[in-house]
Amino acid sequence: MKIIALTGAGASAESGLGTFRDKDGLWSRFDPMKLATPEASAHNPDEVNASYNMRRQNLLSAEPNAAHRALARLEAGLAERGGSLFLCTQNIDDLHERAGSQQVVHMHGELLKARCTACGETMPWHEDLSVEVPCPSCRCPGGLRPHVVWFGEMPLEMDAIYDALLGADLFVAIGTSGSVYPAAGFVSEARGHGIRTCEINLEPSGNARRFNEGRYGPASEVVPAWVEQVLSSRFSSDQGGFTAHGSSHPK
Ligand code: BJW
Ligand code: ZN
Repeated sequence: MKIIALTGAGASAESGLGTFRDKDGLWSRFDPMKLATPEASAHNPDEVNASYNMRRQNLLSAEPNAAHRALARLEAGLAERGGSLFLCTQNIDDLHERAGSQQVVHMHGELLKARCTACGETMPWHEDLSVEVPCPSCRCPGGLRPHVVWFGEMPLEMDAIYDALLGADLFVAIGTSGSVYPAAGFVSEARGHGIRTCEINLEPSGNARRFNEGRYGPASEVVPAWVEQVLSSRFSSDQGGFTAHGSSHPK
């Protein structure tokens, strides 16, 4: 069986990385238009860099949680059974990789990389960024920015993501509010192609009714239980017979 998983900030919340739209989320304290747009970066690079510098330092001391580790087990377990997991994350952290996932598509970029707007080079980056830092590649000062996708910019690897989505047997969205497109549209795209869909979240998201199935609670508990069930079911080695368990709204 082929599964495509989309993770959001809720998957990393129990690792101490904040979400965006929850009560204490980043956007409850800061205006996204002032921190997560190319215009904000052009007009106020110091403020934008400071925000990402702080989040980068937090990330370097964070650890993957049981949800990340379970998704790494799912990737290996499906591969052993002749299936596959395509793991697409909106998160810019590297916790999936550190938990052992081999293939991770970061559609909104990566916090531990910088990109030079002058020469286009993308490079690993663990230090603070500022307009004074010259690009190690072209030596141009002021050209480095976090390698992340801001509002109005095109998310990364969209062709590969849509190929995986439309070729999957199951789409599962984990810890995402489903507020940001194009990721928010994946569930409808999948349903339109007859692909089963499952939401895992702390509580039903605004998109919950679009999913065939919903499982609710902390990702560190619900994801491992769901992974165990997928890997122990006949469904993991063929394409049929999946029944929704714990569904709050089976369709
Ligand atoms: C737990 C939990 C626990 C908590 N366990 N669960 C009008 C209509 C349609 C589209 C648009 C529109 N106006 C503008 C647009 C497009 C725009 C968009 O969608 N805007 C919306 C706000 C309406 N999208 C874009 O601009 C995108 N690009 C694009 O569309 O390109 C096409 C194009 C380009 C050019 C011209 C024309 C078209 C780009 C979007 C980039 C988003 N960037 C950010 C910042 C990235 C870098 C960074 O991290 O700083 O990405 S914004 C932010 O939101 C971040 C996230 O990846 C993204 C999604 O957030 P997520 O992950 O869902 O987090 P939350 O906080 O929202 O939800 C957390 C969830 O977890 C909650 O549900 C909790 O319940 C749950 N949870 N604890 C389990 N323990
Ligand atoms: Zn450069």
